[in-house]
Amino acid sequence: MDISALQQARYSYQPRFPRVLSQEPSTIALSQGLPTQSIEDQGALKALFKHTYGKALVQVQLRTGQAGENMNRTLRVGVILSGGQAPGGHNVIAGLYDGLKRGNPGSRLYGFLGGPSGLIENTYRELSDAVIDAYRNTGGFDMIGSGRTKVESPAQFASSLETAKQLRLDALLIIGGDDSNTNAAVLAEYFLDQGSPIQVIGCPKTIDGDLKNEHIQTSFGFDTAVKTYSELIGNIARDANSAKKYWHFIKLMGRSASHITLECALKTRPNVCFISEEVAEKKWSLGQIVDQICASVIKRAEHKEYFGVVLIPEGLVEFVPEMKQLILELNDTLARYEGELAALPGLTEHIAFLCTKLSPAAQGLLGSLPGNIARELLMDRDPHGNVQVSRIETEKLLMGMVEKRLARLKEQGLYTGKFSALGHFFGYEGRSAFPSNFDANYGYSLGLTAFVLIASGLTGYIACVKNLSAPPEEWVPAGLPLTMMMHLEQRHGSRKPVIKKALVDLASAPFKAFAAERDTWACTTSFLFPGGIQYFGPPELCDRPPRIVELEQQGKA
Ligand code: FBP
Repeated sequence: MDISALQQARYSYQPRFPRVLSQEPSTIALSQGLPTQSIEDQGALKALFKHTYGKALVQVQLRTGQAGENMNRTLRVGVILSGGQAPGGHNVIAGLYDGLKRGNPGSRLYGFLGGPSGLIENTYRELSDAVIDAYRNTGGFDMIGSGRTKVESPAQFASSLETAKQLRLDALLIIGGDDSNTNAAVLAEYFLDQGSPIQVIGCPKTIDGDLKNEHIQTSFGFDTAVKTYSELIGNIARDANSAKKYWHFIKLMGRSASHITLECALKTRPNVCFISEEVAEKKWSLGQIVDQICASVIKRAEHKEYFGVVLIPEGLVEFVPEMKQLILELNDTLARYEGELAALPGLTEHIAFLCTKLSPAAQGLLGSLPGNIARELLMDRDPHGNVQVSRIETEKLLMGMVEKRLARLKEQGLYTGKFSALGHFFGYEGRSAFPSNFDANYGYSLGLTAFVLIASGLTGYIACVKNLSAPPEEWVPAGLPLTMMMHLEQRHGSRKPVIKKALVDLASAPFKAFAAERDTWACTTSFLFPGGIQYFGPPELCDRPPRIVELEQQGKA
């Protein structure tokens, strides 16, 4: 098969990983920390997760003499890639594979095809040296594919267990985001409840960067995605600064939290950038958001700078209080009247029907939105009940609103400049890029850590690697009980146990660094041009972790 020169070169990249994981497996063990509890709804979650709730934090360390699990026993493990693609996923599998084979060359690894449905439907491929070697340090999830199926019905649980038993698995690794790791937590509990010893371990994947807490500093994939988007934003900023005729409205992926947008802003210094969490906190309306963009356009026009860059997080609309209320009402109404809606012919009829069920404020807002935005809000939810925000054209909504506002100001003689806008959406471009060195190292380290958690007999845990702003050899492999990250949330019309998404903390060092600079960026041209991801060369170009990770760690020091 023909491969690119970069792919060929990346095959020989040796991921770096925590020193303790380079030891012979029989010489390492887990130290037990304190018992944990869920972040919210402790009573309800304890009752739901009878076998797995409240376990202790663990950390990988050198064995100190005590007897423990036989780390060299033969293991049979299944692995699932779940949810959206994130660079570094193949390296998690490679790390797990290498860990298993080092522990015992007779161990076997099976990759379930197409995400969780591979487990439910018993479709898999055995992963051999040849398969793993063909995917080392590559992006994408094409080694085994991915999917968003939620293991939910009794029949799906039963067939998942059946598949795992048929393959005589000792353990299953689910590599995914918050919803997929919720799947892992629920399956771990279910297996124990059925008297099965098959272990389930999770791994923090998502470009969105919202699967994090005080122990998980970021998810793998985030670094590569933000570096890819920042290169593109920098290129556009330079083009804007050269042609001096367009305002570029750039929507950035990241379903809900604005970590991606914040990191890209720190890397590129746009003129205007919204952080959804601040919009919610300050209860900004769509009108107030438009005011802020117009203020920058008008200020820059005073210096004949009829160009600029606006960054918009993908999930923004869900954080504008009036839109959030509308979406909540729509979620419930769509779930409750699924049958009635299915019988109606088109969008106009759907909107008319829904308007009879919504509050007056929500009705008014739905009726006032451009047709394409209303249609996108009514589209099918994903299997986890989420609105598919990547399909809502927020950048176009805001461009249209700014255009209208400036036209009105012009009529009133309050604005005399020009305004011409272009919209972009950067999302899928960043999800399958060749992983940066950081993500290649981090993914591989997570895979090796998952092996240790499995070999140590744990279930209901997520693999975690800490101290990420230090060189990889000093990173600290650990495990957290999945229930620790859970709470109850309204999904498809009822309260379900799920892992809580970690939103941008407005008191954090990264947000403060952004807030301290943005007024200057709004008026001046202060763009930074980060350029493309560098894989070979000096460490300051190739190996830096995300700014958010660096700033948060500095903030704690
Ligand atoms: P995960 O949470 O599964 O990692 O997905 C991340 C994401 O890329 C979001 O940023 C985006 O909103 C969504 O997936 C898009 O979903 P899809 O791949 O189904 O279009």
